[in-house]
Amino acid sequence: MSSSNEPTYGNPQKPYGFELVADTIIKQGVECVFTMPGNSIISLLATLGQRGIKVVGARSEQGAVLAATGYSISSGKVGVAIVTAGYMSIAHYAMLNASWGHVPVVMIAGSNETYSDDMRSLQELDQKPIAKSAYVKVAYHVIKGERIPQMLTWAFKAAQSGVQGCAFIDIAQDILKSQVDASKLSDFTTCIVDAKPCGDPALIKKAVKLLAGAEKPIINVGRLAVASGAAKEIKEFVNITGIPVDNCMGTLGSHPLNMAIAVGNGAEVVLMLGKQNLGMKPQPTACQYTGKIISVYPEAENIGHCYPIDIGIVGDIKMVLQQMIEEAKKVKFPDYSTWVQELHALRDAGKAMFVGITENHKDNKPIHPARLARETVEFMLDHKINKDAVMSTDGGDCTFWYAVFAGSYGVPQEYPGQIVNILSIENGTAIGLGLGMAVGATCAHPGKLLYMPALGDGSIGYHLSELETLARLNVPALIVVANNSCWGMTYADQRRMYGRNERTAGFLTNNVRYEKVAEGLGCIAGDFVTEPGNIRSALEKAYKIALRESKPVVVNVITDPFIYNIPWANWTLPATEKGEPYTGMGEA
Ligand SMILES: Cc1ncc(C[n+]2csc(CCOP(=O)(O)OP(=O)(O)O)c2C)c(N)n1
Ligand SMILES: [Mg+2]
Repeated sequence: MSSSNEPTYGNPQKPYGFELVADTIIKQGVECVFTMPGNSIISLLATLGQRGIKVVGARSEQGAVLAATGYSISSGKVGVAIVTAGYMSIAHYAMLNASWGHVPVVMIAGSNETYSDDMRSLQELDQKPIAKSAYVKVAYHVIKGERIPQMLTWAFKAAQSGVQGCAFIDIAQDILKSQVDASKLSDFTTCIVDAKPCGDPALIKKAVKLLAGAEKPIINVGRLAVASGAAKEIKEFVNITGIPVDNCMGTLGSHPLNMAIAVGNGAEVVLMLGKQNLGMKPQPTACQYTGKIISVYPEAENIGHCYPIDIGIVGDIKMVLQQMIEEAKKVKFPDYSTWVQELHALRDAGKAMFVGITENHKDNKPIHPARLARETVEFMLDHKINKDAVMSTDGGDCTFWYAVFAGSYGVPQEYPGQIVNILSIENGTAIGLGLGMAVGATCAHPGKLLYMPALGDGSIGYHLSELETLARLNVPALIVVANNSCWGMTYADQRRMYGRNERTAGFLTNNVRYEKVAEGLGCIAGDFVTEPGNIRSALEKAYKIALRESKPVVVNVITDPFIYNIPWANWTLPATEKGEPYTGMGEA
């Protein structure tokens, strides 16, 4: 028999705080949340689970936010992470990553009780300022139960509207664990207006005219264009105008005008769709175009902010493109076939160069990193893995090698968010996020193969434990560790400045057996590869096993740390006498 003071869950007149949180999340259409559990949120998690929401446990607060980010990029929906009181600070870099990348993520945290401030109470932390320093769009602290639906709705609105990004909300745990008088809820509106701004018609006309008057125009697609759901419009605009695209973020798939690699630096006019103004030269993430720029972006203050632009259109990317499509139908565009051929020639020249590197170093032992990258790309193409798989990469040099091979072979992203990695975060420069984002991406596409063709041995260490999550979720995955026993990209620069003996913090233990570590975490150990001739058979074997067992298989390939990839020299200090100058890409 129940006693009279036993709490009654599911009472519509007196819902608990955590029930209001669950109601609001469900009302937003969320199907999947990521969490690192703790006492303040367990009732919320249980309630969500009971109501049919998929609750995925990551292995840290950071892992949960990275997974929510990967899920959002890969699904086009909002990502939700739920963490316990006091430890959102562990996820700071993941929040920053979502903010930088314009990825709509709502992070919900418990916090210490409303009455326990400044008592060094359990897990007490002033969380709002920490969230704000990760450039979140909003940071809320809820201390009144009746306001839970309102403030949480605000967080969802902020994350998903305008310039999308991360929104943070924490709720005092006594509020989460108390009942609310439902009749008071209507005092606090949860109104949502789904309106999106169009661009200035005069500027739309001007932009289309500028594009149509150019012999060499190019389109570059940013995260916000994808996030605004403009894929269909991008394709239509490209079909009408015939303008090639040098970075489409998956919106064009294998469209013939998708160059799938940045080759358009020489364009006369660039249409930048939802692309952030990034830093300044000589930073490698700064805008490299020299032509006239048309920038379409949802907020005026971010247009022409870091480099001058010629036409700035403020508006939602999808809406502006719809306007541009109508305008483009009235205008005649020139035949761009010569320009497209020029871009293809550039891409092919890159491919010839990269393939040439692998031919020159075919039998190198340790394995030349370019050889590994070429093998993973050719293996992927032979099995058409790229047509359907979810993909991720992580690391320094190894990811760059993979990217230049995939790009110069013209491998497109087949759908927006197919790849979750450093490049899906504009201006993203953080290593270590690949496994966490991959967890989310696979939840967005359950059953699909996860292909990680390049995972640096340094970067795998950040979220190694998420291999357990992938195994627990029975994800069929082929993960290739590019193991050069060092922080390669960083060491390359150390060596350039101070010579090869300068290894302070640059080197790791030689030949760590990550495949065995993975096995201990519930994955399947693939081959430990030291011979270049054995890469292909190791990949074939692992692929078969991953599909058959529906588990991640980790292949560990030992590569050469003494190979230069790209020279960062122009961005750092000059070399000392002992320095070993850059001798050319792919050279030792
Ligand atoms: C969070 C973060 N910390 C440090 C760096 C600096 N950094 C860039 S690349 C790199 C080395 C990565 O090593 P690994 O994952 O083994 O890949 P490799 O370059 O050896 O292929 C480092 C430390 C960074 N980009 N992000
Ligand atoms: Mg490495």
